[in-house]
Formats: sequence, structure tokens, C-alpha cells
Amino acid sequence: MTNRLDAVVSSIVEGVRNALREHDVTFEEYRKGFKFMMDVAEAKELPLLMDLFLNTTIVEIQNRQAQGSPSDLEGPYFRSDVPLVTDKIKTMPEFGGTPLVLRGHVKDTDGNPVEGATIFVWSSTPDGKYSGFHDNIPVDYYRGKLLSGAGGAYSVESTVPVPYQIKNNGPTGALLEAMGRHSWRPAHVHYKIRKDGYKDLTTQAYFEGGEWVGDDCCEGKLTDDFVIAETVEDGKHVMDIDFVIERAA
Ligand code: MBD
Ligand code: FE
Repeated sequence: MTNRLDAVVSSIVEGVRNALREHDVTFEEYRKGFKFMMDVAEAKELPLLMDLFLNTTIVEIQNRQAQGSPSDLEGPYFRSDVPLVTDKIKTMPEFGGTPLVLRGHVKDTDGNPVEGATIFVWSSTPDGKYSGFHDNIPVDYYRGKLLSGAGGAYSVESTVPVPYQIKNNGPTGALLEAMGRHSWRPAHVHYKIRKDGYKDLTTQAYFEGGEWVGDDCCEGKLTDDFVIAETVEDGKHVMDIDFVIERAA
């Protein structure tokens, strides 16, 4: 029997060794890299670093086999302890923001509607914060879970999110800066669709033409499936998305 753990870890180590050889990395540089990893651990930025460089690759591998809609990064700000919402997600009037209607359908891979699926949605405030994590914004704002109804339809109103700058005042931000890279993600809406008997679908949607859509620091978007052309109806922006979920094995 092959030892998969040994196979994967050995390949990772060999890949890193080859990178060091390729660039004639010196002992001094090696020590700096070593210190960087210690700093990342101490600043508790390991999840951020993984989102930045490696998580997308796992999503990419997952998407190779997928029959349903493409997955995307979950990111660090999912919360399952959120209220059930029907027509409106709570938003804070003092933040303003443009109304955004999130609507569409949940279907299975045969195109049949899926009713009673739970759709978690979460996105940034109009000033780029996530509730339940930043500035003491309560967790029941700017996020919620809704249920798909007749015909698999869902619809809920929130506000348009903005481009998001990942934490840039720690070692990860310093690395990006030193590499000459930026720390921005395009404006996005997160979704997680959950239904008994089906695989969870965790994904994100973006706005066509939005800043950083083609230059996400986390390289989150793997396909253009959920880069959505916004339409405006009665002064409200609309993000219309049909999700296809796959039966669990
Ligand atoms: C986010 O909001 C996000 O979605 C990801 C993937 C990483 C950092 C912040
Ligand atoms: Fe996010």
C-alpha cells in the first residue's frame, strides 16, 4: 500500500528544495524566511497566508471533479450562527450603501429545482468590514441564511459590498508589500449552499468590471461563471445567480 501522506509531504518538501536551489537562496535569506514563518504564527496569520497562496489550489482541484457550480474560497469570515432571513438582511443605515438584491434559483445537476436548501450569504459592509469580526458590528448584520422556496427560488436584499483589503499591518502584509504586490480583493458576495443529501457548495460572486476582479491578491476567482453583470431595477442593484448543487456520494 502506498503511503499518501509520505508521498504528498515528500513532494512538497522537494518542491520547496527545488525553489531554493533555483534561486541560490543563501543562509541569510533562509533565516529571514524562517523568521517570517515564526512571525506569521505569532501574529496568528496562518489562515490569511493560506488563503493568499494555497487555498485556491485546493478549490481548483475540487472543481476539476465537480458537476455542480464552481466553488471558491470560503475566506476567514464565515459564521453559521446567523439569523434566518426572508426578504431583507439587516444593514446599518449610518453606513449607507446601495441596495443589492441577491436572487436566483438552486438546482440539482439534472436541472431540477431544489427547495428547502439553506443559502448562507455574507459580504462586507459598505466600508469594507465583516460583521461578527470587525468594529463590533453584530453578527446578524450583512449576513444571514435563507431558504430556497418554490421552484428553488431565493431572493433577499442587502447592500453592495466594496473591494476588500486583507489585513496588511502584519507579516503577511509586509511580505506582499516587499514583493511589490497589493493586498486587495475585488468586491464579492460569499455563498454557502447546504442541503441534506447534497454536497455543500461554497462559492463567491463578483461584479463585472469591478476593481481588482482580474487582479485578486488571493487569486480567488477560478472561472468567470460568477462574475455577474449587475442590472438595476427600481434603483436596486440585482445579482441574479442560479446555483447547481451536486448529490453527496
Ligand atoms: C476575505 O474577505 C476573503 O473572502 C478571503 C478569501 C480572504 C481574505 C478576506
Ligand atoms: Fe470575503
